[in-house]
Amino acid sequence: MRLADVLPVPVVGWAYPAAELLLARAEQLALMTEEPGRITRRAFTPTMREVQEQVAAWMHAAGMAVRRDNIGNLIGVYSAPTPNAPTLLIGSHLDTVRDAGKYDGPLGVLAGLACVEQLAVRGQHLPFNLEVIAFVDEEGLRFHTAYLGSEALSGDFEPAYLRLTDDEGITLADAIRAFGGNPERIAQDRRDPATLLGYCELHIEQGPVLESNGIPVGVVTAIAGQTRMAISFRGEAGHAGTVPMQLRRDALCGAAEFVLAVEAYTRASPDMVATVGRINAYPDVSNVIPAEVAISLDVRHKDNSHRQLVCKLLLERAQHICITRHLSLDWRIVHENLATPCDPALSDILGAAVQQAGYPLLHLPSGAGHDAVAMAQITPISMLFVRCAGGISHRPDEAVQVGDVASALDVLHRFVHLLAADQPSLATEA
Ligand code: HGY
Ligand code: MN
Ligand code: MN
Repeated sequence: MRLADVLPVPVVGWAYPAAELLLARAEQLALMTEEPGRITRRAFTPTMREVQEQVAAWMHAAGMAVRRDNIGNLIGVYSAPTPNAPTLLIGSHLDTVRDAGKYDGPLGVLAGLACVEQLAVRGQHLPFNLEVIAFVDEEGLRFHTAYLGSEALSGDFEPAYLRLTDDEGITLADAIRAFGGNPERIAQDRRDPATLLGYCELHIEQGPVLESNGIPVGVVTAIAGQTRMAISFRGEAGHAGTVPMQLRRDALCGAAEFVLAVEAYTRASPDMVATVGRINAYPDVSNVIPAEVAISLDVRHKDNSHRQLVCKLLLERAQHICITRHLSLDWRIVHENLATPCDPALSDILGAAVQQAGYPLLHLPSGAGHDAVAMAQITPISMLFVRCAGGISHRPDEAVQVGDVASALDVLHRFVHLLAADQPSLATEA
């Protein structure tokens, strides 16, 4: 007997229709794509602008002041009635992977919007500002490095990123300009930690734990560390019909040997995952021996030293393969973040909201990365996971139940009120 079959899910009256509205909005945003027939929305594109305009309209209608910061994050503010109040940030991202699902990112942005709408419709204000942030680039699909939007807020955005180029050769600086942003002023997007109460992100779990426990929501304990690399194997082009096998310096065979070594090595390491998601061969012609192969490598683990050791061992393995095959190697880290714990105090309040709403309290780690990783550099973070069908994500068949979204909205609403009550100094001012 699953827990869900036993526990009546006490979804508060308003939350169910609010969840239905949220899912209808997610459907609307899902139609805004660069690739008809599938959801692909890269940062700083006209499609991203289109989706931001729609979310901005909803924010305005909810009574929020709306702006974009210099990098292009969309920010809606539901102000406290008192001046100089601190700010709670609620957010997630609107960019996607290629052929994505509808909820990875948008669910968290739309949940923040729904939270404000619920306060506004009740004429309620909190003793802190509530800012809903739609980060412009979390996935890194276009420039292959993650958290560009949230790192602008945390102050971790590096000016050198501006020289990154996308697959069309457009620099990040030019893409931000074309989007209406101001690359020279991104440093001004950094938030003063002293003005922040914390950051809360609602996100689909993208894993099987909640579903296997029959629970609609869970509180995240920590977010796995990750290292993303850009690796090139260089050999020598040649005629596919005339170069004997033993004389070849085939870059693709070297890369293939390495990819299988990555799989074998990380299969043997508990809790370790590694993925080669991208591969490009040059000159990419069927009758030419590949001269150069570029691959991505994404390595994750909850323990930083273990992940860093595995990356070192994989580099040594790649170097060995290159020696034996007379290839050269280029190995570059394009993104790295430490495993990031969620803030215990803020997560306790989120947990109290889960229990107050009548749900079992389950804590779980996140193997996926989130903007909360960057936000943790400047403010306490908490995350609420929502059950998703089969734990599927980064796929078009990503799915959530309206009842579970309603549960999450109920918890989020209770969370902001419990947080307000937890700020005695603020509560008296309100
Ligand atoms: O890659 C991730 O974990 C996230 O989807 N950016
Ligand atoms: Mn996400
Ligand atoms: Mn994602």
